[in-house]
Amino acid sequence: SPSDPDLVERARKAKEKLGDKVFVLGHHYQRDEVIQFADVTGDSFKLARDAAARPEAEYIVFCGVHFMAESADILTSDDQKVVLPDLAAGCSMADMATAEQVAECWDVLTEAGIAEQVVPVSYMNSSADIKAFTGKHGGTICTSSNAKRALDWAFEQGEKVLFLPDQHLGRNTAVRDMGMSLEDCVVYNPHRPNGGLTADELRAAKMILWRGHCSVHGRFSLESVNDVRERIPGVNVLVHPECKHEVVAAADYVGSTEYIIKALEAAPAGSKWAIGTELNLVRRLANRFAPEGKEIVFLDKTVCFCSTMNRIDLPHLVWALESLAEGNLVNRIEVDKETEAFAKLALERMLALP
Ligand code: CIZ
Ligand code: SF4
Repeated sequence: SPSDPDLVERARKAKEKLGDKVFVLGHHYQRDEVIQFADVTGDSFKLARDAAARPEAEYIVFCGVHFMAESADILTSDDQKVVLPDLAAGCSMADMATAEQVAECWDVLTEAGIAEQVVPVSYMNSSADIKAFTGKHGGTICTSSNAKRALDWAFEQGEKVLFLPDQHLGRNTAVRDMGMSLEDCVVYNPHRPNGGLTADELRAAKMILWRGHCSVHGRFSLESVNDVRERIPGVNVLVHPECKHEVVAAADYVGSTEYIIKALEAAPAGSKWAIGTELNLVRRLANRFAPEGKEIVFLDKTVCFCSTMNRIDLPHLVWALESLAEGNLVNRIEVDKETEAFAKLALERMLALP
């Protein structure tokens, strides 16, 4: 639906008043009405780095979800304030791994006698607490673009990896890119005693996958791939690695949001694509590339937005910008110093990956 012209005008005015003091980041999965005010767009990692490259901006307005705003706070200087326009914009995947659960898991690994061989690798889509746990235990962060490099590095440091919190990215990378088998992977369920695993199962595993997933990407099924191939002959199926293993195995191409955008930019006119990622991004790409004769459809038949991403809407953005323009710092996301130090260690290991 088109944005309310009144709100558009108010957002424009507030942003103009703030000038260089504000830098607005827009995640690829944000609504069009919000994206129109973004100074840059990108995935969570690119946005955190873009924020760090703007030290003159006192306020970083992060149009995305909570863990992304935390990462931006960790990577920017102390006098830059990161603002999340709606504090209820969380991430169901990040919420699937709490600090207490992960500490308990480490105790289970210790009791099984394997903790010393285990290197944690945590997806960017995790809370600052989980990133700090990762840094403290010698591990690294990864994104969906560098997960293979992160795992290669981790297996040089130790014999096993604890992969948090997205089981699908962990499994898909291990099996598709590293030549491991499904049997090399076990799933640790934080809601079961000992993760639902025996000490022998833990000792035999190479990849210990946390039982987390993305509620949006987890909805694509093998059936959606088969359906679209039937409906659109010659279609290229391109999915995000947060999708289930069977979906990734049936797809033609697999990659991060940045990969998806580059693949469509490079696609020839007349080519047809079914994309398995969040719907705001897919619709925007379909509109952008339609004039070039590229047919882009959403992989599933049902609508599939990320409900927490969508919480950031134009009214919330206007409220945040107007508050800042009036000198009221609202909805600041600030990671405490100790957590920040360990989380930064894990993020820096990622930045140093070959
Ligand atoms: O699924 C998400 O939330 C993604 C792809 C986040 C990101 O890394 O930008
Ligand atoms: Fe979290 Fe999935 Fe939404 Fe991304 S798309 S913010 S991983 S729930």
